[in-house]
Amino acid sequence: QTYRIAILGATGAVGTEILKILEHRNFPIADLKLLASPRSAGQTMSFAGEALTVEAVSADAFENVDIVLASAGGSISKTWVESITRSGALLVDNSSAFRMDPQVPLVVPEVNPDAASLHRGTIANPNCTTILMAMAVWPLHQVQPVRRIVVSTYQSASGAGARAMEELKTQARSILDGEEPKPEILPYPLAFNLFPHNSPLDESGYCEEEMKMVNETRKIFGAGDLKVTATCVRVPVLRAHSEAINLEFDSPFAVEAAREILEASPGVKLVENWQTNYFPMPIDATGRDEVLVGRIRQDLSNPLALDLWLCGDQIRKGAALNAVQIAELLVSRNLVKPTALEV
Ligand code: 2RA
Repeated sequence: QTYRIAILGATGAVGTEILKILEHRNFPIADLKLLASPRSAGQTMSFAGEALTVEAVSADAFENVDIVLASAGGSISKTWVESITRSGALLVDNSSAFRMDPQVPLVVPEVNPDAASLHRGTIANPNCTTILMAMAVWPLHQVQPVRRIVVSTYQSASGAGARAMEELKTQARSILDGEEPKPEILPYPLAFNLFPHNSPLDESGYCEEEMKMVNETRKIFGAGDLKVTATCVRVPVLRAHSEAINLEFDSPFAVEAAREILEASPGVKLVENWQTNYFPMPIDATGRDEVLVGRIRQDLSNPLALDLWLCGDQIRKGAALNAVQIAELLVSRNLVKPTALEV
């Protein structure tokens, strides 16, 4: 069986990657529609040797579509969700618009694939930092429940979009030329600098990005009382996010056991050379599907805790790849049409 696919936000950093991944993974496509804002309509993009023209999104653009892979931001997803649902298409949404809606499954296929079967027409793709963390923590949590997660992120420019990636390059050139960098997309200069994630702060002092890591991880793990605290930081890296994670368990977790578990986990690659101090780096994670994990070590300050470090391509596993994997999961389980009962 083949499926009629639409990519909403086709010309963005994630949309462009979705297109490549669909081709690379040979997704069973009957028809492919590229949708974007009127500003991008008319551009051509290549898919499997064919030039496809980007169309302006409209209410009837979703007719005769089976799966919409959306990555155009929350307000765009909210604007079109009704038209998508009305047309009978399934929405796999990369934005944060529906992630915490109890009726919308939030899925990382390696972690909670069964949640996908409860969809009512929309499935949400988690935030990039959450997906990457879940990939490393879930396999350990399966063996011994994690009690508390302390995470610090080192987030690349790609998380703020393709234009932020360009801005980082331009800023680096300006600074090397002795000029003042002029941030337009990013709030502050990023080249040769870093800054705490600039998403809105709540009254507790956490920013939205940090609270996404808290709330989304709890939802994906089905562990409402899991303790998570996060500090999210934007760093001058182009497109792979890194995370330093401290995990506290109910009882001690042997480092060697954790290493063996992660080595055998799908979608994870252990990268550790203690002789050469070679561990995951964003440049090695860039363009790769696996989340690179390493520096797994006993927390010297807490016998119940381990420390680890990871890097993952924010655009691939952190967004586009996870969305395509959700679509593949639905296809393989024959779940493209909703089966969840009304409650
Ligand atoms: C970031 N939240 O700021 C974005 C990516 N989803 O990196």
